[in-house]
Amino acid sequence: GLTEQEWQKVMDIWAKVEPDLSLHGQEVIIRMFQNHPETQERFVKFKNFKTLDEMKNSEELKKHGTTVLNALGKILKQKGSHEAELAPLAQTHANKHKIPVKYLEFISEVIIGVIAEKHSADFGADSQEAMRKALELFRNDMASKYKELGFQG
Ligand code: HKL
Repeated sequence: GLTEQEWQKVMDIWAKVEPDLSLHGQEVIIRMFQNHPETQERFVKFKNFKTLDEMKNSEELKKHGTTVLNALGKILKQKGSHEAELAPLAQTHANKHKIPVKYLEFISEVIIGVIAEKHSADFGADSQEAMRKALELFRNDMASKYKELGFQG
């Protein structure tokens, strides 16, 4: 788990992300698609986008990015006691979307990269480390749920 100080660092940086959640969300999804094109294939709505402009101009993509970060923020704010939030998410990502844990690792790194770029002054090495640990915890708990559900994510 994380220490109280580490959770505080996670909360502090998330407070900087939240006022512009949709911009961050859009950026995260686009960068995930660019760095890991196999992730784009998982979205019926987005898999036919070819150019960066198409991605940037899509209100649906922006909306999805916002929803994802909003869900993630709710989870982070539980500071590890996220069972109630995580269970339904694990269920859909295992059974319906069939998203491997590896892809959760991709998005975690992208999230850290986007925050680092937009908030360099407020996201130093120790804050980055705290966020990395929080996202690892999220992923590990998703992976345990996957296992319970019989999904070899
Ligand atoms: N999704 C998340 C979070 C994540 C930071 C990790 C998260 C939080 N998802 O059709 C849908 C697809 C979704 C959702 C609806 C779809 C395909 C999909 N998601 C793929 C992924 C990938 C693989 C590219 C990754 C890494 C990923 C990671 C939250 Fe994800 N996702 C949804 C959601 C919510 C906003 C919706 C599902 C709503 C739900 O299940 O409610 C119980």
